[in-house]
Amino acid sequence: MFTDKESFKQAYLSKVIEGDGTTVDEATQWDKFVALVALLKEKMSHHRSTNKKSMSQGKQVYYFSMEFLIGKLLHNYLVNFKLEEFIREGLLELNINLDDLLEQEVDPGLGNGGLGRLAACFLDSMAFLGIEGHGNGIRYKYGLFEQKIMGGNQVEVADNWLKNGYPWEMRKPDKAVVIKFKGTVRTELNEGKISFLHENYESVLAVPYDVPIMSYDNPLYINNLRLWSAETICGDLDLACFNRGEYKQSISNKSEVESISYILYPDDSSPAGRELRLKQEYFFVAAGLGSIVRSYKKRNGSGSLHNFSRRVSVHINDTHPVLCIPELMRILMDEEEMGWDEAWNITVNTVSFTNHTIMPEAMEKWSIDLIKSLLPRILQIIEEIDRRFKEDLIARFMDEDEVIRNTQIFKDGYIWMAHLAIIGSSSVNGVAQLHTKILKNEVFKDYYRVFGYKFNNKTNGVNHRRFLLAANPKLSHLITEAIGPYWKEEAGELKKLLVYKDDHSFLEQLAYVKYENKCRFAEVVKHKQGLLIDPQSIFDVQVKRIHAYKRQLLNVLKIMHLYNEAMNDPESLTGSHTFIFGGKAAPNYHYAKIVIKLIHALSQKIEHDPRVNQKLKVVFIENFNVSQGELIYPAADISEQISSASKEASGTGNMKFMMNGALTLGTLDGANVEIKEAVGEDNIFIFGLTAEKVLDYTRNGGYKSWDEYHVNSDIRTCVDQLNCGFFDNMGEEFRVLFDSLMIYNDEFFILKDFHSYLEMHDKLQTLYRNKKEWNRISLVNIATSGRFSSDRTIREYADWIWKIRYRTVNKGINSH
Ligand code: B1N
Repeated sequence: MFTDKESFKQAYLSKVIEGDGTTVDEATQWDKFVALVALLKEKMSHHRSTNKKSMSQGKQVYYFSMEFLIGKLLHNYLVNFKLEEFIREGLLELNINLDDLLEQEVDPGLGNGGLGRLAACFLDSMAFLGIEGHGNGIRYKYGLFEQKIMGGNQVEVADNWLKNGYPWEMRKPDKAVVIKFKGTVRTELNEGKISFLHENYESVLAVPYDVPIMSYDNPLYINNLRLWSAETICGDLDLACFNRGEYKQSISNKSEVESISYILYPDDSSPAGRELRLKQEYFFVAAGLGSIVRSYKKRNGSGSLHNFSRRVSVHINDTHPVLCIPELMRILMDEEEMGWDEAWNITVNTVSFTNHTIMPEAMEKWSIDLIKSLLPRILQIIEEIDRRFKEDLIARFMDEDEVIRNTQIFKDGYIWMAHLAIIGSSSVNGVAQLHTKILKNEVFKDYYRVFGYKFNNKTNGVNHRRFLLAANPKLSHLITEAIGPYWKEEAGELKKLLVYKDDHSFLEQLAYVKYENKCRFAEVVKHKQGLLIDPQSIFDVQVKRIHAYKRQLLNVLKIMHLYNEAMNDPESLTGSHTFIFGGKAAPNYHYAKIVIKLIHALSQKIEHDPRVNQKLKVVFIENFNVSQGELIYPAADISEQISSASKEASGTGNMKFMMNGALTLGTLDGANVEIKEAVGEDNIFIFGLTAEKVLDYTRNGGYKSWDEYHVNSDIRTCVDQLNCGFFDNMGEEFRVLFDSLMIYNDEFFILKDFHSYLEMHDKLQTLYRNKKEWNRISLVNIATSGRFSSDRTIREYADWIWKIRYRTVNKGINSH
């Protein structure tokens, strides 16, 4: 195994030859990239095998998620191995630029947004903390679509991320699992014991592909992200099948089977409700549990699963993997022959559940008929869970019809997945304090009465090593010079930066780093989209999925207002502003697509108006994804976190911006509330209704948006501009936005919050002119961002939910 520059060069040269039989000079950039990945993978498996003994003793955590947005891995792994410097030099001596190789890597889009990225941050933190925590998900052949903008419209292009192969993954055909769909269930009575026989089913083969997960300075703990791919059992190579004359049938069946892992559903925060989605959910749940049980038996050298919950935690990321509950019951009862009570005990104690949203339309529910035809045995088990739960409930809450009514799993022909999740798991957590409070007091208030002890909060966090250390090398360097390197392991150390908050020279350096990051970003935007942006202007950024509740429209109306003001009074605009948007709209979400169109129309309108185009600019960054984020967060001055209060469960972009020294302009929603606590109220710019007020209005049928419109001429002007040909040739185009505000009564309180938003915007503009004060606040944001590291989040999960030990850096192991 290589240990220094020279041995690396030797090893690398032979890897290149091994790969394609070519020399370095003849190899393509892709070949050179693949060779470097292969070398690192080898290093990891070497570490893994040396450490196998000590690793396989403890409890294992399995994080089940439909989405893992892992981002590119090569650069992070070089940083984590602390190898970047000598590998860069070594490659240079071979005439290879490391940056060219980094460019070759694809950013796998196996997720929609925050929920998928959170899963990836958790994998890193688990590896960092020495927790044996593995991901379990789907290897979608096509990830989230690539977004192209044509004529101001979003166009979706298929994300064929596997077309050249993915060198990090390892196919493990010997670990495949057979999954059974459809068919019938026959009951048989044998010596007083009932058994359930699943017959006439259709089989699908789940084949795992493993991606190694390695964190910073802890190469001993290499975890695994296992992604499942659907294949036919009668595959191309199955000659027996061919000889039996079933070949044709197996081929037509082939596309149906493979469709299961074909594509990621592109809906963020709302369920698709399609048969294929349900198949996907059961597919990866059954495959994951099947392989966990198999490896459990191997590890523990016994056939019995009586101690399963002491050695395995299964965490479900929202309700998408909730079929874990009936599926584990099925395995324990039908395959392991346990009785109901023991199986139930083990299941509940194994499974824990995180809820990520309170939006009613986002709650998953499946038609009973669909589950019946696709998963007949699973339906029986859910029915029995429901029957027993009701029995207990009625005994406890006899006179309280409402509690009983609101906690049903079966309602109006549907199965409510969140209800199944709460009943069948030992822990139910929200993702920010405010969100958890709303779960307890509103959304699941009746469940909170029944299972109060299950409910808890685990505020989200982000991987500070990806989003600060690796994404912002200049700032990282400055921080390390000031407080030493320990913050990379313990983000709480960033607090030490506070001693520099009045240090003029340090603050100047901080500002210079921000400027350099803005230049870096401007270069990329110029190169990729041909747009020029001025790094001297203030970068005001809103990047996230486009959604009505996230209120990109509020931001746009603000910019329209600034434009209108400048028309009346050219002096009203001080300084120069770049408003940066980025984010994808779900392909069939009409409103969100029109918002994208509006951003482009406004951008054009301003661009073509010489009265303002020197001072105002609006840009839309195409195809926002993890890699783009890594460039944008370090370059932002203002972080827009403006969801209508109570609607954003947590948000995680808010934390990434803060870590990189952006000032937050936001509502008291999700984790913004805790960001405010961390930085102090003078260092964050909060506006708008509180969650309580919003919920209050909503309970009473909303507020009257026409009142705001009539009373307020600024608002009226902007709103009318959506509807009156202000944007050339786009008369009717924005009518749907106008209607959402005026006909449908502004569900997300955009007009209601408009003025307080403008006020805070103005305050920030004034502050920006006071460079010293601005930089001081920026520093305080960085310094107090430590609690939003996912290391902290994972420690809390480990202590309170999974009850598992982790390493305390430099100080040994915590006690359990
Ligand atoms: O999960 C993130 C939070 O920070 C965000 O506030 C929250 O909106 C996000 C169905 C979802 N909630 N629900 C989803 C995603 C895909 C899908 O098909 C729902 N995503 C969130 C992390 O906690």
